[in-house]
Amino acid sequence: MLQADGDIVETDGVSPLAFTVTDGDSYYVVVKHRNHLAVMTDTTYPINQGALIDFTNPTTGTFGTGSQAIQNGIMMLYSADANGDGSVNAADRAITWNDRNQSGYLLSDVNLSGSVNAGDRSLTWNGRNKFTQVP
Ligand SMILES: [Ca+2]
Ligand SMILES: [Ca+2]
Repeated sequence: MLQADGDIVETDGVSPLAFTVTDGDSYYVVVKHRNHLAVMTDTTYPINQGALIDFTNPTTGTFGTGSQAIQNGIMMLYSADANGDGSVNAADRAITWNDRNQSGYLLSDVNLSGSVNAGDRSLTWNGRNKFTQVP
């Protein structure tokens, strides 16, 4: 579960994320979100106890070019993928328009405010032509 502060934890909201891995192996790490564009490390990392991969750090290499947004020097996932298909385009904008004035846990709530309104629609427009580069 991706928390508002960027931490990723187990679905209980507090436990550190645990993986079953083969000791000594290294892995690419991918972060996917229901209505944001996924990002992946550009190299493998050994996954051991206490491993930390900080995708907010601009020096953490990610696969592809321009795969993350940056704000005030902090890297973040691009939002606005209202249909979760890995790209932001007119279809996402149409979904946010059709869901306007609704509240709840909706894919079209691309700014995660709890409701769908002009702010979500603007994000889909401003994010148009972006797509995930995760293979
Ligand atoms: Ca989309
Ligand atoms: Ca919203």
